[in-house]
Amino acid sequence: QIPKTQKAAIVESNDAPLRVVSDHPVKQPGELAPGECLVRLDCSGVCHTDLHARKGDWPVPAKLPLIGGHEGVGIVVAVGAHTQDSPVKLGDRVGIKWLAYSCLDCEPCRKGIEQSCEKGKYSGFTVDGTFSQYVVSYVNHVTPIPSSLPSDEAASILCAGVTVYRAIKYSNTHIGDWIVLPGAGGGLGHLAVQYAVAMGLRVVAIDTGAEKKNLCTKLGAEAWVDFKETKDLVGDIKAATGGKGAHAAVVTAATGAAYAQAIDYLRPGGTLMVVGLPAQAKLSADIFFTVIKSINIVGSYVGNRQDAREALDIAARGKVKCFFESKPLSALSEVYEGLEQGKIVGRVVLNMTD
Ligand code: 8ID
Ligand code: ZN
Repeated sequence: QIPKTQKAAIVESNDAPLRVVSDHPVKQPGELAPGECLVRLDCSGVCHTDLHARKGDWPVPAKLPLIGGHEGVGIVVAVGAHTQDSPVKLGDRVGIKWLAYSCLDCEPCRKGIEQSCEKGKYSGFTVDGTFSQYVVSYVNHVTPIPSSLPSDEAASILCAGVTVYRAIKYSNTHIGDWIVLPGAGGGLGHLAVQYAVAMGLRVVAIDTGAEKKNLCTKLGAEAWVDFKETKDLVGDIKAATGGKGAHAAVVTAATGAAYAQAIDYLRPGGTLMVVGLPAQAKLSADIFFTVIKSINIVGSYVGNRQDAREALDIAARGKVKCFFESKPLSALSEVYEGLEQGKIVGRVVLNMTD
């Protein structure tokens, strides 16, 4: 019952238009290697990372031709022959995240940062991803989806959710602390507002426009700064936080400018979590004040398998809910334009079943 061909969105080169085809081959069960599984996708979120991959604007290029996408949810329909001790079986609903595969044996893997595996494979970047009806992934890395969570609500937890959940977890914050979230109205950011609130933190949201402001406020942000309108970003944040500045910032904007004043609006001992990945940008921090204020600057890269389960569990218990619009796969090009222009509020999730 597994078809020979499928719909898929293919990037042939970084400047050619995206091609949505209906005759892309489906890897058949007999062709799967041990450890691989075939997943029939229900849906896939669209992350700003997919736009970076499509444009080829990062220091490391994606494979070409490329099927992007790394927030997929679907059903396991085949497992490679001779797969030993598979943690998933036929019919299981699973998620495909950015980290498709890690060796589980190199030093980063052994230390729990499998995202930085020496042999890592990345969905929609170094291996084909989820902008297709079927995807090949790896039994040890697909993520079980809690039964109470619908697929379209789970999708963006697999990248956006996991990423901000882990970043907040390692932000050295405690209940009652202030956290600044530049990019708060976007895909990662609007989930960050909710994970932060669920962890008892007080949120200053930074983004632009009435729609994003309303979303952030509704989700529990106590203060809002419009980065396009403010005359004094640092002053506004200090005013919102009782004059002292914030305990942490998780930057999820895809622009270097969003990092510019973070050291100035953090209070002594504060932590800057570096998450947003603007093309070819450098982090510039005043060395004097970084030292004098004892600031921590921490890079945070998606999350490991455990982070993924924790982030999904919190969503399944209703503490965090992805705000998204559903679209067909054929709309992917317009979604990329929307992301480019900063027009997407929350996320877009592509429906793969129609
Ligand atoms: O593991 C990681 N570190 C990781 C995981 C997933 C995604 C990193 N990312 C990266 C993506 O590659 C991308 O560079 O995080 C960035 C954001 O991804 P996203 O949330 O999927 O993008 P979005 O939905 O476009 O949201 C970005 C928001 O930033 C705002 C925009 O208005 C938008 O709402 N923004 C911008 I552009 N400039 C801003 C500024 N100066 C800003 N917000 C505050 N201040
Ligand atoms: Zn992503």
